[in-house]
Amino acid sequence: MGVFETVAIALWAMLPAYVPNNAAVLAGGGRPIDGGRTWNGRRILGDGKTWRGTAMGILAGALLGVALNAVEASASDLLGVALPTFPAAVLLALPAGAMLGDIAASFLKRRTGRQRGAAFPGVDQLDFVVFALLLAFLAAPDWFGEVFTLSVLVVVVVVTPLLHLVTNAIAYALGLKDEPW
Ligand code: CTP
Ligand code: K
Ligand code: MG
Repeated sequence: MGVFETVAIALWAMLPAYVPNNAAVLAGGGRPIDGGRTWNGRRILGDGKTWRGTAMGILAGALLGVALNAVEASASDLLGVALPTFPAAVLLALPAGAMLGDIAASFLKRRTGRQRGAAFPGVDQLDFVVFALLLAFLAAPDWFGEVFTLSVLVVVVVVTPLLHLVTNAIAYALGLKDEPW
């Protein structure tokens, strides 16, 4: 598989996992998931993880996946690449995994004494990738094996942190996000 094909498949297949974090930033607010509760004197998750942000993030990712399925044939023609379509279980697993990874990272941040919004280099950029891939694998192992070959996985792990840094810097510059990470 050529580099262009590998990158195209990696980005396409991860789009439903990329959008939830950004949608959550736009839609966030309201009741925090942890209800304000603490554990050992620290918030379980913090005010940055809300029910509304999480639900809207998952919805946005799933709807994007539905849209990608609808245009897959034209996009594949256009790029000259056989792009994958998303099975129903994966339409949910990718965005739900992304949100779960982000929540797990906040749990880890609070346990390590980091306040809401504090940077956690490495974890911030890859938390959602690891959980999105894990849930997609559990939801559809055969599909996962066909789409996420080793080279596609390498591209995902290398390119995702870069994309994450760029989109968050843009969201920060636009005043949508409190920190640039
Ligand atoms: N957000 C949300 N629900 C989520 C994830 C994000 O409502 N599940 C919203 C919140 O308004 C949050 C913003 O998106 O403040 C930015 O997300 P993120 O950077 O993940 O949260 P932080 O506020 O930085 O908190 P943390 O330190 O826990 O990551
Ligand atoms: K985060
Ligand atoms: Mg943050």
